[in-house]
Amino acid sequence: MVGSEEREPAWDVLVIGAGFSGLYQLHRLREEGFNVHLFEAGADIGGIWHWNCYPGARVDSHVPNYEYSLETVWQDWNWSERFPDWKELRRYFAHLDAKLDLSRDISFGKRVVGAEFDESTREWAVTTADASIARARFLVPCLGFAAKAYVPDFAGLDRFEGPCHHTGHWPQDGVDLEGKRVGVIGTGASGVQVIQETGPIASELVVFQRTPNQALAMQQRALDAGSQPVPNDELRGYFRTRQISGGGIADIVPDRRRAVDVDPDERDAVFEAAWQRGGFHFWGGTFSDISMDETANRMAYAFWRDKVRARLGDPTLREKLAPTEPIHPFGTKRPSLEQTYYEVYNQDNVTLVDVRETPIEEVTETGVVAGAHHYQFDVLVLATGFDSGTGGLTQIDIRGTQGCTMADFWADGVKTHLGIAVPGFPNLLMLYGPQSPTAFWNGPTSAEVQGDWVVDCLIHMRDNGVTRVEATDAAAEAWSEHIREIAAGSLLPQADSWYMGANVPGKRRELLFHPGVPDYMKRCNAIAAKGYDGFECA
Ligand code: N01
Repeated sequence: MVGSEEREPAWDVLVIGAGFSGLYQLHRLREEGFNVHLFEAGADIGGIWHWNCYPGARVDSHVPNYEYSLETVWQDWNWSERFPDWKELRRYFAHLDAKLDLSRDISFGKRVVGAEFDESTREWAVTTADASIARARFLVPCLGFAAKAYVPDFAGLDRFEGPCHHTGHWPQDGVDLEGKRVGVIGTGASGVQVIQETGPIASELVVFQRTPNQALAMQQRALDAGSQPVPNDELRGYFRTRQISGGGIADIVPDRRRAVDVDPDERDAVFEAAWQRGGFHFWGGTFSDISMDETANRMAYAFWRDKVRARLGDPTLREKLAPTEPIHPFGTKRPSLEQTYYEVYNQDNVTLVDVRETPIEEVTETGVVAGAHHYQFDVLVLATGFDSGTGGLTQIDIRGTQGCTMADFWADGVKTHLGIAVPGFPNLLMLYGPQSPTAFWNGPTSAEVQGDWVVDCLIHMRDNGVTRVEATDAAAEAWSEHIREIAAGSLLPQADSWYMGANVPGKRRELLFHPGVPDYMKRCNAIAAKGYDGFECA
């Protein structure tokens, strides 16, 4: 271990974060002969799946998409559900560790709090919460997009006397919700899962909803060794397809026709087939104009709305959960996957509070006041999301060549080259960051595809004796302009979403992710082919 007292040789590469991206970097770079190490804040590998253990937490990408394509890992691994829960994902990471022997090069409990580029040595000096300093030539943050929880500034929140937890910081030994009066604030992916799980066991459940989730049918299925969705002898081909697919999921392929050109029966048949396939098929696997064209988008919305309304008994609930008119275009906020989410609202013990009508006024010792009603709770769940995309990076005191932090540098808007490098921050290459596809890309696919690009870049630098690489300001300006153009041509800006940075008060409103994976990778590969165009190498 590198301590503040001793000056040990710097690592070639220091990776931050032991989720899918970080572990892949560690594995590949080690294979390529780099002297690489990984710092992880948590006590184990898994990234978000190390932290996520709130009731109902499970992944929204169907297997076998949500795993590495490494044969040594998949050859003797079977999933027990089409959409595995957090416990199974932890077992998967343990399997990964056993296969790839990752932990030996990881320091756990190492929360990176600062990093400063030393121009004289061309190294990063990285400070961790235990006040030790480590040095590395290259720094590769793999923080995920949800490393910083967002907790709204509710008056009196700290007064609440019962257990009160954000979903991203759920206690690892759990919280007993059985027979309890539970309040849940937020109906994003995390909220939907908690609500669905808690409704049947709580004595009372009150949901504070600001925006209805356009939740899609998961179509969960139990699996065993004989019923894996893709047999092992087809997995190689499946993973090859996954690498070049839109959202990094091999079998979600949009219909090339425009919804508006198809006759209504045929259109409904396409929608229904996608609905029955479940998961994100209805989001990404119907017509290609849904994300661009308002009329097409309304057709998808109407199909979704009517499906949901058919499951709700009370007309008021129907209008609250699946409004006649969409609050934002379909799919411009991340739809969640659900199994019994809507049925839960038909239960007598479940109440929906629309905070657009009756805002949360304050949190008290025993509950929440909204619309002059005092709701009493034993447990309060904050499913209020994350400072997504940028928060994980800007909460670290990362200082580049101009002495300013990344947070300062992005004060007037995020500026990166390919969502991988930032001018003024040499030798820093980030994975799953802002201005790359990230939120629109299946995590493990991105970890490998974007990850291989970064590994190739580092090999290129090593082979050419480059000890300092920095994105140019012009390249980053052009990339940011490219992201702005994409936003302008899509429906995404119409939603107050975390894709747009619009979920955190005061955060700049801008598209934080590149929504077109194939185009993104084409551009990344073209830049590499031109000898890393837009990067200054020394
Ligand atoms: O967070 P969110 P999340 N008063 O930001 C509400 C991934 N993920 O943790 O929509 C009242 O989506 C807010 O309301 P509104 C996945 O990519 C994946 O659920 O802003 N309410 C919203 O309803 C996901 O998309 C998985 O109007 C307030 C909720 O809180 C992403 O992480 C599981 C409020 C926040 O929803 C984030 O999901 C979990 C306020 N002041 C997460 N402030 C799986 O793969 C916020 N809200 C399954």
